[in-house]
Order: sequence, then structure tokens, then C-alpha cells
Amino acid sequence: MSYFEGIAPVRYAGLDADGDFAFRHYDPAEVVAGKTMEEHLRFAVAYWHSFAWPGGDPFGGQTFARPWFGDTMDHARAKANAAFDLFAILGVPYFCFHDADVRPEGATFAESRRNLDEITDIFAAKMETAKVKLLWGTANLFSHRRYMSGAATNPDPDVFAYAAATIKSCMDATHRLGGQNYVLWGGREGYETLLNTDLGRELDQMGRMLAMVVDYKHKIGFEGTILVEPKPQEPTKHQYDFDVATCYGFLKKYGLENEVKLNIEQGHAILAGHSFEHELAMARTLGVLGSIDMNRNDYQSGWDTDQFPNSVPEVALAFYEVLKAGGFTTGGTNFDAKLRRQSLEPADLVAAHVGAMDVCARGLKAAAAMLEDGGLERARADRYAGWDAGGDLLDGDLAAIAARVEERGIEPEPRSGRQERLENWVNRFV
Ligand code: XUL
Ligand code: CO
Repeated sequence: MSYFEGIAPVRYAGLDADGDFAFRHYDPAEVVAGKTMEEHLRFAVAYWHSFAWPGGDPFGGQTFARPWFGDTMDHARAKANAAFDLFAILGVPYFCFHDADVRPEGATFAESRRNLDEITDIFAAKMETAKVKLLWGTANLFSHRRYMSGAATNPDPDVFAYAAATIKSCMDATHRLGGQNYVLWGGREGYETLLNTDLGRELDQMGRMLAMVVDYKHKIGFEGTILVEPKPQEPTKHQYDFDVATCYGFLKKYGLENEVKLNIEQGHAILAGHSFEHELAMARTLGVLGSIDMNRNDYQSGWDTDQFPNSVPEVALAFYEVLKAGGFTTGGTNFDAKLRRQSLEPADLVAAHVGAMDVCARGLKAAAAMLEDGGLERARADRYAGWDAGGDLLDGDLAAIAARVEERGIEPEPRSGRQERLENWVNRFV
């Protein structure tokens, strides 16, 4: 019997739909800005939050009683059945996973690797008939105690080696399943205290690991994109992949900026003191926008609470940046989001995704309408229009410019930034 027994596949039923299990805005086949919404949004379910997370918080443990919780391969197989049932109910085109989400930890590295291979075979068999494909795979290099001082950045070379071997096995699994991307989130690549940390050495270790990942991608003929996921802190006090700009500097330093793109998460952007659209605009501008992890944080607690998105205006500004970048290529919209710990029922898991998909659909449509209208782009063009006339200033040196300023005697005339008018304009669409 399915864990989701009694819940039928969710369909688009329009604004008059009844109940919790219908899409009111997400019509996968509806064409928006030249592509179907399914092609634009490329939704993915995250295995870890939806199937591996027990519902704990810093003050208490498990609240969820999933029948597949346990450490055996039988549990892992039951979990896979439930996961593929949810993918089918939602009709999502993609899912994402870490090795540790899908297989039990073995007593040795070799046993863990064999467990992963066995589950990979099960996924491959299911994917022959299922609609769902793999958006990305990744390695969990942060939960086990061996990684308490980092993975690639660990002071112990044996941990670096264990992490490298684990990444290899996860890249192999991702390749075998036709993954569109491979993600590295630097879970504990950072420090708790500078007092015991050699920053330069740790950054070099991280650069070396990423270079080996890129080499291995080419060696095995993996055609997906390698993605790094920025986050400023949590779990460590400081993470080296702080934000988009920091990651770009890192990629440049190690000569990887043409090989690696970024997976940008809403909640991580907020933790870094940015907005999601800031991080996306920065990545678009630097040419490294790869994929997104869609969630939201609790704005009062400030923690990385990984809640399902529910703010259309926020999501609209994010998709505006994605559309401006030309849309996703190998990337997509991964719900790196989890239920609240009191949301115990199978129906909660379905409804959370349904609501989030509808919010994204509304955001995408608003973003497409804003781009089509072109109001922001016109306002920007107008704001910088002076450069069209006087852009040759960039060719001069300080002395030439100084001479010209004196000769012409022009006093610059301040102009309105029109922020409120632009905010009002955005509100017409969201
Ligand atoms: C953690 C996080 C991860 C990555 C994958 O904050 O976002 O789940 O997305 O390791
Ligand atoms: Co994430």
C-alpha cells in the first residue's frame, strides 16, 4: 500500500478547484514567455527534507513516524517507493538527493558505496517507467562525525581522501542516473574559530577538491553542470562559500570560473544579508547562474528554517532574474524545503509541494509579464542614458577628465531614483 494512499495525482484545475490537492496556477502545459511552465520551472523534490528528515529541532528529536525510518536496505527500499509515489502524485519532472538520504551508512566505505550502488540500480529501474528525472545528486559531507572539522578543508588528509572517494561514488551514481547537474554544498567547509584555522591552506584544499571534481566530470563524460551552493554560516560560524560574489572570487582564484556555476538558495541569500534577487542578479551578471533551491527562512528567528515558499512578490523578483538570464539550461527549481515538525500527515507533504508549485507559477507569470511590459528595463535604460552620450569618459585618464571638467564647467544635475514609482509598478504585476 502506498504511503500516500487515497491521494490522487494532482492536476491543474484552475481557480475554482476544490480542496488541497489541485493546482490553481501551475498548469504544466501552459505557455509563458515562449516555453511551457513545466519547461521553465523544472521543479524538483528534495529527498532529504521530504523523506529523510525526522522532524527534530534543537530542543527535541523525531516527531515524524515514517514507516521507512531505519538503518537497513529494506528501509531504504521502502523509502524509495514512497519517494517515487510522491514524485508521481505531484507530476514533478525532477528530484535531488544526497547519498546519505537514500542508503544506510555501511560499516566501511566500501559497504556504504555498495549500498549506494544498489539503490542507484533501484532508482534506475524505477526511472525507466517513471516520468521523474534527476536534477542533481550530491554527497552528504557534513552529517557524519568524521566531517566535524570539514571535508575538503579538514586538517586530516584521511578525511580529505574519504570525502574525495565519496564524491566520486556520488558523481558515478549521478552520471548513471542521467543527472542534469552535480552539486557541492560546503556543509562544514569553514571554521568554528580562527584560533585553530589556517585559512590559506583550507582554501587551497577546497580549490584542489573542486578541480578534481571538474577533471573527473570530463574523464567520465558527465555532461551535467558542476554547481557550488553558497551559504554564509550554519552549521559552521563562517563558511567559505559565503555568497555568490565570494564563490565567484574563489572560482577565479582557482581557475574554475568557466567550469562551475552556482546553485543559489533563497534562505542562504537571506542569511548572507542579501535578498534572493540580489544573489541571482549577481550570478546572472557574472555568468554563473546555474540552478535554484527554492525555500524561505523565518524572518523573525533568522534561522535557515527551509520553509516552503509562499510569497508571490519575492518569488516573482527571483524568476525575473532567471528569465533575464535566459532561463534555466541544466538548472531547475529544487524545493530544498521541509515541513514544520507538527505537520505529521502524508497529506501535509503533498499539500506543501502543491502550494509551493502554485506560488512559483504565479511568480513566474508575474515575472514574464514584467519583462514583457519592460517597465523596469526602460527605467534603467533611461537612468543610465547619460553614458550613451558621454561614455567616452571611460577612455580618458584622470588628468584628461579633470581638464575636460574644468573646461566645460558642467555642474551635475541630480535626478530622482524613482524607487517608490518602480515599487508601485512591480505591485501592478504581483
Ligand atoms: C543546506 C542545503 C543543502 C544543500 C545540498 O542548507 O541547502 O541541503 O542544498 O547539500
Ligand atoms: Co540547498
